[in-house]
Amino acid sequence: TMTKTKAQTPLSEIVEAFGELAKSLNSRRMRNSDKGAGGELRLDAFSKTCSLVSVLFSCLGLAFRFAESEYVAKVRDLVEASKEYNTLETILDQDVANGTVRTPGSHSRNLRRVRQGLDLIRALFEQFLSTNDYSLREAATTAYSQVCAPYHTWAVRTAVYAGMYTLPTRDQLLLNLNETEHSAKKNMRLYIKASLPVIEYIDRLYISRNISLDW
Ligand code: 1PZ
Repeated sequence: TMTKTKAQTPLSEIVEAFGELAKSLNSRRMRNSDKGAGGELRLDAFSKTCSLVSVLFSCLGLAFRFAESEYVAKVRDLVEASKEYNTLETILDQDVANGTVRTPGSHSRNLRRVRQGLDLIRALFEQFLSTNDYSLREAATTAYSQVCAPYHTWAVRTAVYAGMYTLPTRDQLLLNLNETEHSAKKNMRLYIKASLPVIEYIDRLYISRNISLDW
């Protein structure tokens, strides 16, 4: 346990970082169980972990450069915010006080967008795991339709569905990720397991402040 000897892939690094986040959430939640909604997530650890995800975009091809710059800009805003705010809760409380939760560019809005990105990846991995003869395009289309499409404008949705035709094949994606079918599936299961409590925690932050999640 002293040294890490396992070869790291982009996916295994992401999985490890989300595992740490989920773990910190659990231990803090137990210590603060008297606070009800409880628990806290440090904004610096969260935003750094979210930055790791951007390596996945280079595996998807050029058409997703737009999604990459959108996602990276939102994460960068949270990284900057972490110099001023310690936890995810504090950025929400600040925006609630200012009436800027849904204002374009606000930290709370960017947090909501980043959370949708994390959930999109989770849904994509679930689709990827659900059957072997599913193309990446079909898996990504189903995941996007479930998680993000309801909140995107018609123009964005149309661009995304067109971009889906440029996605690599399933086998090419595995090569790009430097994973085998077996190692990829293992890491995808671990990502789903680690990201879900983080995603649900973020949702509770909004819900407990009476902020709806239909945007
Ligand atoms: C491996 C994953 C394959 C999935 C492929 C599907 C990619 C879907 C790409 C989604 C593109 C979204 C583009 C633009 C969205 C914008 O409308 C909003 C604007 O937010 P506002 O400024 O109004 O608050 N931006 C976002 O929602 C930012 C985050 C979108 C990117 C999430 C993708 C994460 C997927 C990572 C996959 C490597």
